[in-house]
Amino acid sequence: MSRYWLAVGALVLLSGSSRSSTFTVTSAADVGRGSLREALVRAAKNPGPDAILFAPSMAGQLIRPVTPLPTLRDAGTEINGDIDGNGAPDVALDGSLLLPSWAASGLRVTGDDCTIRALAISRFPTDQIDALDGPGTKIVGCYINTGLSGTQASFRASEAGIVIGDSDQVGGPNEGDRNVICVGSAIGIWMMGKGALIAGNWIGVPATGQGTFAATREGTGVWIGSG
Ligand SMILES: [Ca+2]
Repeated sequence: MSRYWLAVGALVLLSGSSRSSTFTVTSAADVGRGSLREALVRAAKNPGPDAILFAPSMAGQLIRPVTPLPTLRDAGTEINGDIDGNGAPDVALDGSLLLPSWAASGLRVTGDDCTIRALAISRFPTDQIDALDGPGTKIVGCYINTGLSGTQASFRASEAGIVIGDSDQVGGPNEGDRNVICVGSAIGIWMMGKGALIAGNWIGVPATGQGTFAATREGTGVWIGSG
């Protein structure tokens, strides 16, 4: 092979590679500059394992979409709502402004190997996280159907807290991986795939680790659909 062809090969490799970027959410507004919606759109347009983080000013903030949020469809995207680094969510997604007719989930994942870390997600019309079509999704450190407190039940008559498919992971071996899930009236985790892992979560147990959620109706902690 000539030196010329080696150079062409190297150029092709360079142009085919992707650069990971960090998008920082600075606004709790549903749309516009610095919003989570904008960060999701920008991450989707930028191939590669991007990170979506939240500025310190976002601690304790509620993001309330009025239309469904964009799907995480770019492989390797990580959203991290732990601003102060203590492993607990500092930002909440609240779906209470979405009409039931949207049939929307809080976050929907279709890309491979995405991570949703330390977000509080509640009150969306259907599922809070739908990773059924996102193989290898990791969901860790999240509060589902509780809001930021991790102790107060906060849900609509939703389908499921979390829906997972092939090779997805909910929780894990480390304490920081633990999700706190209020089951509400439906299903905590709906598992419908092969090779998924559910470990170390508190399902029906508040973030204090004690007691149960008050005023919740009966539901199913983990429903294994298939796989
Ligand atoms: Ca935190």
